[in-house]
Amino acid sequence: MKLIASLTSPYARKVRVVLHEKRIECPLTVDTPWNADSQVPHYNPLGKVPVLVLDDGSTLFDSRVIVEYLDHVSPVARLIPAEYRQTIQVKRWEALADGVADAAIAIFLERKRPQDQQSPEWIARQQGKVDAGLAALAADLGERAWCNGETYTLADIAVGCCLGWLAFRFPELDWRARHPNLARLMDKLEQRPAFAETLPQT
Ligand SMILES: N[C@@H](CCC(=O)N[C@@H](CS)C(=O)NCC(=O)O)C(=O)O
Repeated sequence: MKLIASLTSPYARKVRVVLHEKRIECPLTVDTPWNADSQVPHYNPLGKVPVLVLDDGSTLFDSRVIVEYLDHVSPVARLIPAEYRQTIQVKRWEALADGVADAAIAIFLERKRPQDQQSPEWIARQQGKVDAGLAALAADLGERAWCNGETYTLADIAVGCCLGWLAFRFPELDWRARHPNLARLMDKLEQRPAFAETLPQT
């Protein structure tokens, strides 16, 4: 098994954190899909990371499919609760956190285009999703210790990878000041080796 990932992707980081938490040894092949010589399209027709290549050569994508697979194949440190309603709640957290990342990445990519081709309306639309998504994450977390239930789950990992990417690419957003409870959660997550050892880097 090997993981193909970039070192900046919040989705790839989610998979890397899950591998670390579950103590699954998996070599990492760093590949940036935006580079002309990227091999990612040979593994994923969508040309996106992360991709998990299994021992028989078959591939899994996207990150949500990969983390569900990893949690299923190893019983160590279960990250998705077995009870169905709890499973769905954790996946809802993951969808919301990934959705905030999707919108923020859309802004990041738009701003890379030549200035006269950028759409302020498009950026504002995506910014609205980031702001509303963060507010919903903060409201759902409230004063509880973890996103779902009483324990650390994939929900916390997804939120942490989203927030970590925002801190990395959009420091001016200052979600910490707006949502102190998300900052408190992030501080706790950053102390875990799985997060400390997968910080986004260029
Ligand atoms: N929903 C996908 C999103 C993956 C994704 O968008 N990855 C980005 C890197 S952060 C990518 O590879 N982009 C390349 C492209 O869109 O061509 C997942 O969760 O894996």
